[in-house]
Amino acid sequence: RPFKRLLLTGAAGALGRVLRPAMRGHASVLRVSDIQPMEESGSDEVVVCDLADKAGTDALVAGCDAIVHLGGISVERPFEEIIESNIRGTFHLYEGARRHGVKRVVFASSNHVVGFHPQSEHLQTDCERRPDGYYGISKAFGEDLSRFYFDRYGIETVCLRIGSAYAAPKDQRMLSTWLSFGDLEALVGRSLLAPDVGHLIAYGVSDNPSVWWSNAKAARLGFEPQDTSAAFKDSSAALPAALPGSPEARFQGGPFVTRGPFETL
Ligand code: NAI
Ligand code: 15L
Repeated sequence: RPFKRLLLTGAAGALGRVLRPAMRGHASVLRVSDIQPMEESGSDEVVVCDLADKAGTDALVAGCDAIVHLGGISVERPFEEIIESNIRGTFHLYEGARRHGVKRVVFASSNHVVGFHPQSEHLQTDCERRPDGYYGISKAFGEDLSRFYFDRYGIETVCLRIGSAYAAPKDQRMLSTWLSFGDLEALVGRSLLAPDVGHLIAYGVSDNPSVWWSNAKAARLGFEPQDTSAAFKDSSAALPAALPGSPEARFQGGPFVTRGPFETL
């Protein structure tokens, strides 16, 4: 097995539950963690931990040599919540990684880092970032934080700007942004195993008929999507669509571009 102990954060979440079985093949021991309870399964180490707790996160990372980091708030929320789980949480994780000699991190970034680019644009991985909310800003922070931890400490990270990872596209926008679970699993696998990735950003998207993103500059990952949203062509006309001309229809982030503001005072 390539790694001694692999940590999967966000293991109780939708994608954590999808990825957990496949992650076992990459390490002698799989440690799964979340702020919520998780199922016990086989020899997996199960650790409930709030990533906003620095000492707890340090103990969580101890003994691990690789991390798949999915844990955090996965939708647009008030900034105060995002700060705790996504900004402090990701910082605590990287501090743990530095202190405990982690070699490779796969960071679940998001298409919402670039959500304010128009849908008419085709983006490379090194395009200008245009986050579409606090959530997207927190993912941009994670991309920069991981860049710093590579430049300063040599911890390799693959940042995956995941599109829409679901069993099937749920609306018209997701016909462009859809990432199948099979492609997600393969992409995370390549991100863990590809040699010498340094700090690398890639989009997580299947081979859909219309895609807004190119992984040409991330070719050394060796990821070739096998699925396509074209497989849903018979039912896709019935999927909900944003109002023509609305911000949701114009920008890549879709409904995220109009969420908030949140009054928290
Ligand atoms: P999810 O919301 O189902 O799972 C996230 C998990 O993180 C949850 O189980 C939650 O309890 C946990 N979590 C939240 N705050 C935490 C904290 N302070 N400490 C520890 N755990 C905490 O989200 P999903 O869909 O599974 O996404 C996984 C990751 O992938 C997230 O980072 C999300 O931002 C990212 N992503 C997902 C996409 C998708 O299409 N599902 C698209 C783009 C990015
Ligand atoms: C994300 O980043 C979210 O975590 C997920 O809930 C989806 O909405 C996805 O992006 C998307 O853009 O469809």
